[in-house]
Amino acid sequence: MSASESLQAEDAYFSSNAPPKQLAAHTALAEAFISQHAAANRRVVLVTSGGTTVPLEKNTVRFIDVCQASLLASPQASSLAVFYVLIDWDGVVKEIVLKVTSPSTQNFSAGTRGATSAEYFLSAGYAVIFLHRQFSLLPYSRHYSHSTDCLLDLLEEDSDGRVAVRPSDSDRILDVLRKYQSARRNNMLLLLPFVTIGDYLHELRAVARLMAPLGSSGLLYLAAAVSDFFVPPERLSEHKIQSTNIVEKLYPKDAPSPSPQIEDEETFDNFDASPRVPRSKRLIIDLDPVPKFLKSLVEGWAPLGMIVSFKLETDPRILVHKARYSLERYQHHLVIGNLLSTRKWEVVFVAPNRDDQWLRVARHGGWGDAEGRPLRPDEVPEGDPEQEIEALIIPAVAKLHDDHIAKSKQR
Ligand code: 9Z3
Repeated sequence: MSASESLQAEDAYFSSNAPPKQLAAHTALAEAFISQHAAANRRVVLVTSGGTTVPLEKNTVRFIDVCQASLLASPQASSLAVFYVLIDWDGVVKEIVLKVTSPSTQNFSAGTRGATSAEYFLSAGYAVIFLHRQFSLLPYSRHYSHSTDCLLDLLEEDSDGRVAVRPSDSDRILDVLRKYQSARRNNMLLLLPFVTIGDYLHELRAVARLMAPLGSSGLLYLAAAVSDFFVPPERLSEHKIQSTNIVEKLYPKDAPSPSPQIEDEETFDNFDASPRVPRSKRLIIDLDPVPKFLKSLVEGWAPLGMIVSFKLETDPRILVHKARYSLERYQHHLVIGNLLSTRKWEVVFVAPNRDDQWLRVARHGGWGDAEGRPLRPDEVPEGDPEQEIEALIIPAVAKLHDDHIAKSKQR
């Protein structure tokens, strides 16, 4: 696609997909945040985190999101397969509707990578705009949220009937609390939530454009798991997709008023994937590809900033190849490759004019190299199994950012 064609696709996408309601408010917050930190000569990073949803209706009850395969699939399949699941607004998984083997279509992410990275960026002195999926993990609170380390389990009632932290947990909570309060006190962390793929793209474009004046000291770190497919607005159903023909029965074209005859409503199971179910009775979802905007980040939205994107794969044999392809195609400064199954322990840095660099932290068992071969024992890192890989990723990214800034000063 030529540059002008991709510009046209971009314009068409943004003019036909409405921005999120909170875009103006978010833009104002981001603008104030960026100018405050630019005035203090501080580096600013935009961290994107968590997965985007794909709504199936304008009044959205159903949407597509993705769960991690291990929750749904057999152990043999878990390293390869990821499933789109259809989820009701109340979070009830209705049914698996598609099996996909292309990992870039998936959205299982809890936001661990983004939330953890944001903390390490803050420790490295960056001001952080955290563009995240609503209700996904947040920096600092991630340590005590969801099912891991529920905050209530760390509290107790003291002899005066007051709530206190259990002494055995006090030190580790204090450490997190101090960092959190310092970030808040100094206005170092701006939280901007999104839900759908459309929200995400509008917000990304707006914030990236606001960061353009920062020049090379702006950093975009794109860790969100972004859906590759969506339903364009002209094909979105206005109301909840029905699993019966009730609307046609009540409002046939030639009938002026609703018929009360709903007892004979024909019901059928829209989600039954059995081949015996006729096609006419299935819910068939037809998705368009999301236009590729990653190049626009470099060419149009934030042309001088450093852009780091993540590449996710499940097949170790193609990870590095795909990361390099992304690097060349989108002209980003660094692509960090990771595998679904080992993303918490190893990543590979793929950047122009340098060798691929693997970063690894200690873990138990199951190592593989880029070709899927087990590592030799001397290649398996030893050390603290609690160490987070972001403790290695962020200093390495910050170092490349130093080089990026230095290079742009020479120009
Ligand atoms: C990633 O690869 C992230 O590291 C993960 C983090 C989503 C794996 P978690 O939130 O997972 O810690 O559970 N993000 C990028 C995924 C993505 O959609 N990449 C696109 C692709 O691979 C390019 S932008 O094609």
